[in-house]
Amino acid sequence: MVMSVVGAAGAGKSVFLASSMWQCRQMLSRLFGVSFMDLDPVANRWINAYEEKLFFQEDDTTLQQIEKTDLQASNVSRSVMLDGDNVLLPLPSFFQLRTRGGDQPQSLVVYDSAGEHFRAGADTQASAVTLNMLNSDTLFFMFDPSADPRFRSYLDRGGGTARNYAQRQDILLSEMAARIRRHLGNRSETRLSKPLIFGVSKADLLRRRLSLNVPIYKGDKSGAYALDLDVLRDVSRQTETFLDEIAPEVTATAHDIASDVWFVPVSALGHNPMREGVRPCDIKPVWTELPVVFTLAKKGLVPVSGEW
Ligand SMILES: Nc1nc2c(ncn2[C@@H]2O[C@H](COP(=O)(O)OP(=O)(O)OP(=O)(O)O)[C@@H](O)[C@H]2O)c(=O)[nH]1
Ligand SMILES: [Mg+2]
Repeated sequence: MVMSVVGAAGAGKSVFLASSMWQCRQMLSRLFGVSFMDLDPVANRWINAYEEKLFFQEDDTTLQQIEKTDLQASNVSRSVMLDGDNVLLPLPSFFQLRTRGGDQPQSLVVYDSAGEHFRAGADTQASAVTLNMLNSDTLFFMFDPSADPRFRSYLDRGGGTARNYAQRQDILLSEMAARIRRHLGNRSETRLSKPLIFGVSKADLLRRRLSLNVPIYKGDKSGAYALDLDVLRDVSRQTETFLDEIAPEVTATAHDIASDVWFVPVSALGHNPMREGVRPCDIKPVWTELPVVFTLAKKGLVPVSGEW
């Protein structure tokens, strides 16, 4: 399984990956009996460093910041020769997942990238960086409501001061679809057959408009859990209706490129941090493990309640 997050600069991709992997370590085993561990701790150094910054600090009241992703930096990329060209490729992190009683382990490969590489017209080298999304079972686009000026009046920033600048995210989404189609040789009018998770990042800012505390995992008496598809579908509908009121071209683009779209709010931090960084003790992730749980559920490795 491959997970790569597509989204604008500063949409929260790196923070999300840190939060998601940390949550997977805590939750997959407890809820679904799926063990989740590093397959290659050396390759995983970059993601472990992200996680430790946010979740594993001796003094959890000191401000921490994950730097803006710079793919020229040697901790997240390597330069390789492809067809005689020097191409910069992102370093993967590898995890191993094993279901209880299952003898065939699965591996999860995670990539980070920088928002700039998804811009329309970015050079071919930049698009090579993003091609790992071709191999993902589920496409994951991250929409940042704070990067769309039309959402400004709906945002509840609490005491936090972090903010993003305005970016056209519908164009980014179309560019993602165009790159996938180009490389798979699909005709432009065909929709992508993989499910698209349309994540609304920093959903803590929309706490007043989106319900973030409904139970999406349903437990039974024996303590086993299943992903509740009926609840998830309700969450998706509610999220889509809200987005549709404000940015209809964004939801329309999502449906135009994929036939199976799930609108899911996620919050890596659970609150709006300060511009200078975030205090680990204030972090309360919301649903950041969900894209991994969703992909596992699609593969039949996590039980579901309700129909797909
Ligand atoms: N309110 C809120 N802000 C967040 C959340 N996650 C990230 N942020 C803010 O968004 C900023 C950017 O997050 P990054 O993860 O670095 O963004 P990115 O998408 O990796 O950006 P690039 O590497 O430039 O492409 C962070 O410094 C935080 O200020 C969240 O869950 N809630
Ligand atoms: Mg980043």
